[in-house]
Amino acid sequence: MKIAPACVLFLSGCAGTQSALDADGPSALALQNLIFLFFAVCGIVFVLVMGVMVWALVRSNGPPARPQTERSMGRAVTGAIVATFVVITFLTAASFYATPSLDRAKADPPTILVRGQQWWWQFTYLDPDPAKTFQTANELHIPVGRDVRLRLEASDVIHSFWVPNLAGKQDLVPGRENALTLHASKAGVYRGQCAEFCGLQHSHMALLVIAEEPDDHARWLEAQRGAAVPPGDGEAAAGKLVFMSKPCAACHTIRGTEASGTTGPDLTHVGSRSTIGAGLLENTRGSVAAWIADPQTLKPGNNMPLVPVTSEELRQLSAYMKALR
Ligand code: HEC
Ligand SMILES: [Cu+2]
Repeated sequence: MKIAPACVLFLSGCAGTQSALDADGPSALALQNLIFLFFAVCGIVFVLVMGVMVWALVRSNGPPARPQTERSMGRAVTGAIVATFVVITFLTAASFYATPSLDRAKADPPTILVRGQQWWWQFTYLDPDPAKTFQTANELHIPVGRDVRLRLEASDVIHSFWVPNLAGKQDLVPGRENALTLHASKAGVYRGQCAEFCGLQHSHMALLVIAEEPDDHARWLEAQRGAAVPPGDGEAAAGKLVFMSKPCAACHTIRGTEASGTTGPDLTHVGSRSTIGAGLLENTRGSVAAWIADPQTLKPGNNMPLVPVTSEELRQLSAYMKALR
């Protein structure tokens, strides 16, 4: 009686925004089917082996084997070896034919350059017209129902891009380029994670994929391509002056201003993201202020140093960051 609720609880772990068993895209589906196939085949083999073992244990109490039984033993062992060979060959072929689905994009899909860095994701939306190319961080917006090609690169060490609901896992390796196709069959927010241990803050290297209807996506692209809107109110405008006079501008780009650093995430539209610090904190004014005040306590070892500011400057900086929508 208690088993049913326990099963429900157990299986509910398979659904969700970061699960390879809740596929929402063709390549994730191919891999999910592969997982079920392996599970089924291995399950059958397990039951057979256990069955034979129990049978042998029960039989071992009986009369000693006759010579004829020994001959049939030999045949059984040969049969088991052949069956093992066939099963392993079959599973190898099945996984071999599922692999091409990782990079399935044909024709000419929209392409995004993904650069993994310790410990955040840089996304460059490429466009044949260089004026339309732009950069953002940690949140990837894609249109529903379309293949999107990711070109994967790394700046420092090996990282791995994995959004389990949408596609398989692919490494980002310094000095070489890998590719992966993302395709979301329904709108939603999917969570992904760096899947290759890459140092101290590996666990805080998350990303979100926001799959949206084509119209919404076009609007988002249009907004992101634009330069930063100059801050209106006094506090944010003062924050801009602080930002430009501190080392912030040497590490961060804010398009439309003189800030053009590339060490840290592009902040042109940072106010429009839902999290900061690669999924570390929700993007509220309070958490932005906390981040600027002490990034090394919130995410020890990350590449943003503590830049000393007064409490007044901190208020102004956080107002400016939130105004960058
Ligand atoms: C030495 C380079 C450097 C300096 C100086 C620097 N930052 Fe950063 N900043 C970074 C890096 C690198 C990250 C990403 C850290 C991570 O998530 O691992 C970051 C992240 C951020 C984020 C979060 C962005 C996001 O989308 O997650 C904000 C906001 C930010 N910095 C604001 C500032 C402000 C304001 C200043 C000046 C007071 C400043 N930074 C100074 C390198 C720098
Ligand atoms: Cu990583």
